[in-house]
Amino acid sequence: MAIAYIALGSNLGDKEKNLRRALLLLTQQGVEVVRVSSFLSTEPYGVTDQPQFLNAVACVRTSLAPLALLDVLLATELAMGRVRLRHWGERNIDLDLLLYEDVVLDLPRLHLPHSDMQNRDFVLLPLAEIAPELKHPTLQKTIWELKKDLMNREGA
Ligand code: PH2
Ligand code: MG
Ligand code: MG
Repeated sequence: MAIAYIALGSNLGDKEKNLRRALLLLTQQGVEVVRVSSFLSTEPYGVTDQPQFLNAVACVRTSLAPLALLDVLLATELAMGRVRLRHWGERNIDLDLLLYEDVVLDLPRLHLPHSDMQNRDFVLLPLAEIAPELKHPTLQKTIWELKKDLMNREGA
């Protein structure tokens, strides 16, 4: 069994319901949800003229390999009638694989660890809540340190 971390986001429709439904669907597909962070209302990152997001991070336990887990995330998005209005824009549900054990992967479909996670407060804040001591496998810093670095950069 492997431990992985998934970022959840929604900024269309009933955001809280969307996050809860995604977690339920993951469970129903055999992905055990071990821990879920608080749900955080966050400012849109990247494309800023869109509604606030509701974000969370879940720790999951699974026997699936990384690409098979990614397929479950995509199937869950599709089952929820994934709506995407534009790249980096509004969506009813977004499920991103952040970390999978210490696996480092650089495939067209999947980068592990998630290549932009260290720059996203909507990822680091909820992740630091449930796994502050977790070490990022390539940056060699804990999630707590990455969060502190980002706060310092943002405050600068
Ligand atoms: N997701 C994006 C783009 N921008 N901003 C926030 N706050 N939260 C997100 O989940 C998010 C975003 C593309 O996936
Ligand atoms: Mg995303
Ligand atoms: Mg995504």
